[in-house]
Amino acid sequence: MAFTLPDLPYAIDALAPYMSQETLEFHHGKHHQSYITNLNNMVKGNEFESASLEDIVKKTYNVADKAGIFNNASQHWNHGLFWQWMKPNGGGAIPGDLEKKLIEDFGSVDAFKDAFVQAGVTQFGSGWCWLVLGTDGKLQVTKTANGINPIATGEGTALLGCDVWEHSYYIDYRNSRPNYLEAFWNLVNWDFVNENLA
Ligand code: MN3
Repeated sequence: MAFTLPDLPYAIDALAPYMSQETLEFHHGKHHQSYITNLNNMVKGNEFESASLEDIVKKTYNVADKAGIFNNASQHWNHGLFWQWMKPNGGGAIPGDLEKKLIEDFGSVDAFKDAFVQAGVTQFGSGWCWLVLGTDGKLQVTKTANGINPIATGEGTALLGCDVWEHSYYIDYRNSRPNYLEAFWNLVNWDFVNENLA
């Protein structure tokens, strides 16, 4: 079955002023759609046509002649979650279980946020920064290049990810990736992050 673009779980202007309607029109409507269109074209008639998205990501990671499929599949997976990791009037109080775990593993919520922003700022070129529940049961902050994600690397469960490709912030923040990452805290859907922890 062909992959399709999921609707945003909110109105296209609902994340403004932190993420504008114009950014979402391009990022969701054009960039995310392109990954899906490319992926559908690339899996047509081969072994991946009826595979799940997760399986495609895992089976094509680091396989030289499958790089095109991997890039588009992983980006489809990443963006499908990215839209859900944000909500209008996001940010605010962090659910108790998650807050406790963040303090346990990072020392404080602010220390986690600093590490996450730092990972995003220092990701050279396109990529993502992540909050991952590692296979050792500990929370960790990581960063990846391009479309690589925690299911590809097998380092754990992605609890939160932020897209630091320029297409994610250039309309609203121009070259200032740090300002975009700081503003992201006003959008985070902590309830959804917490659901993935449980
Ligand atoms: Mn993107």
